[in-house]
Amino acid sequence: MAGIQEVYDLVAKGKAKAIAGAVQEALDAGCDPSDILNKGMIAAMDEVGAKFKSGEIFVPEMLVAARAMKKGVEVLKPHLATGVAGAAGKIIIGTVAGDLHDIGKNLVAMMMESAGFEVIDLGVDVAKEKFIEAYEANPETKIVCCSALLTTTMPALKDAVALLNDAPFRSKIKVMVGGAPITQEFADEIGADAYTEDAASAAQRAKELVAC
Ligand code: B1M
Repeated sequence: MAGIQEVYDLVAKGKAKAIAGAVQEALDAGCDPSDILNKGMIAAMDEVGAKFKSGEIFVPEMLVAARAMKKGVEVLKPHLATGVAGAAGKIIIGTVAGDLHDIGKNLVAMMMESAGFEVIDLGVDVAKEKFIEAYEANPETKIVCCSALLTTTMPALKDAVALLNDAPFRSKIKVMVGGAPITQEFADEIGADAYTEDAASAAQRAKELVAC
């Protein structure tokens, strides 16, 4: 657990240079990669978010914490993602318009790869039309995944799903949504096929969706 605490502290303090070594040490000490991610890095980001909310820290501190987390995830990736990419089919993923948060979306992409999907990552601040264009360029896509990490970008998620729901190819794809402010109720309301709370369950649900 000491290794995970070190990872937590380094992410919370935004120590990008030291994080890779600490994650490696935690792995070498036998810590579960999922625990390093969830109890170390994601928990640290929750603390960073809480401190931002209370005015104790500001955007630059959130940014350095995000940078540190990304470096840590790079070390963790081979230990979390083990599948053969591409075997399960193609998915398109992006964070919706107006939203620059990509850590959660990147984790979903990584777990999807691990589950055997080939991932087309459109990045952040993705205009709704881009999801359509990406499908048209990749008509063998099975799932389109949209993330929204801000309450203020939930309407953009709704718009993106509405456009996908009106697309002529709608019956050929499943639409998955997620992100911290999203709920099952909201996903149902906007007409998405699936919602999951975290990256691991997103990949699991994606496998179920393509199997049916
Ligand atoms: Co921002 N930010 N941020 N931020 N930021 C939050 C989200 C916030 C909760 C902080 C807070 O106030 N407590 C708050 C949102 C409040 C709200 O929505 N009402 C907030 C705010 C306000 C803002 C700004 C508006 C601040 C400002 O400028 N005044 C601004 C907005 C910029 C914009 O997007 N237009 C902003 C900016 C930033 C940074 C750029 C500095 C940075 C992001 C850097 C980056 O992503 N590259 C940042 C960060 C780091 C955070 C916090 C601290 C951490 C986010 C994160 O990476 N979490 C965050 C506080 C928090 O989350 N506790 C916060 C870890 C990540 C693994 O979790 O993204 O939830 P998450 O992803 C999860 C699940 O949601 C799920 O799986 C993931 C892994 O399990 N999931 C899916 C995600 N997508 C999915 C898709 C699926 C299924 C599951 O299917 C398709």
